[in-house]
Amino acid sequence: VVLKSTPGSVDYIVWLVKRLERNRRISALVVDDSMSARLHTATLLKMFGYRVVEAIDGAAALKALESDATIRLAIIDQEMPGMQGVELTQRLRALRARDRVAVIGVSGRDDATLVARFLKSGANDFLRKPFSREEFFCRVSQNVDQLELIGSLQDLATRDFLTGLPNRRHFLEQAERLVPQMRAAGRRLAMAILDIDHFKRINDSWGHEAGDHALRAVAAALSAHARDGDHVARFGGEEFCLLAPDLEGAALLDYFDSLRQRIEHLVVHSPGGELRMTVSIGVRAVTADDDLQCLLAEADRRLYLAKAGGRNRVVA
Ligand code: GH3
Ligand code: MG
Ligand code: MG
Ligand code: MG
Ligand code: MG
Repeated sequence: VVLKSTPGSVDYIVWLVKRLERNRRISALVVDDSMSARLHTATLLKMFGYRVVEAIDGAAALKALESDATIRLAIIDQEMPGMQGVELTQRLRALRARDRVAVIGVSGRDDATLVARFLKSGANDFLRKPFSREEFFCRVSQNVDQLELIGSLQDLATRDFLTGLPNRRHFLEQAERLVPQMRAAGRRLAMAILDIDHFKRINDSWGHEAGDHALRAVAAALSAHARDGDHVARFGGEEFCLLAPDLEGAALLDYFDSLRQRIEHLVVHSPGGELRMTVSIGVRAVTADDDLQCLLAEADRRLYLAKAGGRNRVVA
């Protein structure tokens, strides 16, 4: 077991309990044609709390990966009938990138090139059989810790800290892909920019903390309003974005106006008391030659028209 502090100390027990709790959410795929080797590895993993999925060959492993999104770790034997470990690793990587699944290659063969071949095929690490329990846990823990670190960095890079919504960068990346994709498929796509009306007044009269509450309330309303396939984001300050496919005509107007009303009817329980607010919304539906920049610029121009027209309204 990887020791972070003295076994038996309170620190150590707290660490171990947290670790076992985390591991219960992680499935490890053990791929080996030898039943006894599978059993040995599976037993070690279960000792540390991991859920285990076993596969007797490459084909079974790929099938398990396709149906089970909880698999974060794959321990892959090299010598197997049908598909060898290195080839399986390559095919696994086509399904799951390095930020999704860690791969550890395993072999008892004394083959000088094998470790390099595993690593070049997309494995993160290698274990030579027979391995000690300590080495096994060190390698498994380090690889799982690294995945977790990547996940939290991805979260920090793509989420807005205050509201938990996707941030501007993440939204633009998704939109950059979605706009041409929808246009090629001949589907409609509407870009909306929402801006809270007179938000400066909310901050000035209720305080910044109340303003933050209001921002979180709008974010929650936006998430609740969004359908499957819609993308929402905090675009910056008190501005939000919503990218909504397959809406046109009266349905489009109705969709955004009901969002406007939803926010108009929100009562935000802030430290200073109950506050209300309204939003203005500019909407642009994609046309044949719109790229993302045009779409945003036109939604923004319409937002300006909504503000100039008296606020608390949708201009589409
Ligand atoms: P308009 O109706 O024209 O949009 O007026 P407005 O007051 O909403 O617009 P303005 O751009 O003048 O003010 C936006 C305010 O939003 C100013 C800024 O301090 C505030 N703001 C931006 N980000 C945050 C935040 O994270 N928390 C809080 N509390 N306020 C924020
Ligand atoms: Mg084998
Ligand atoms: Mg603004
Ligand atoms: Mg505003
Ligand atoms: Mg403004």
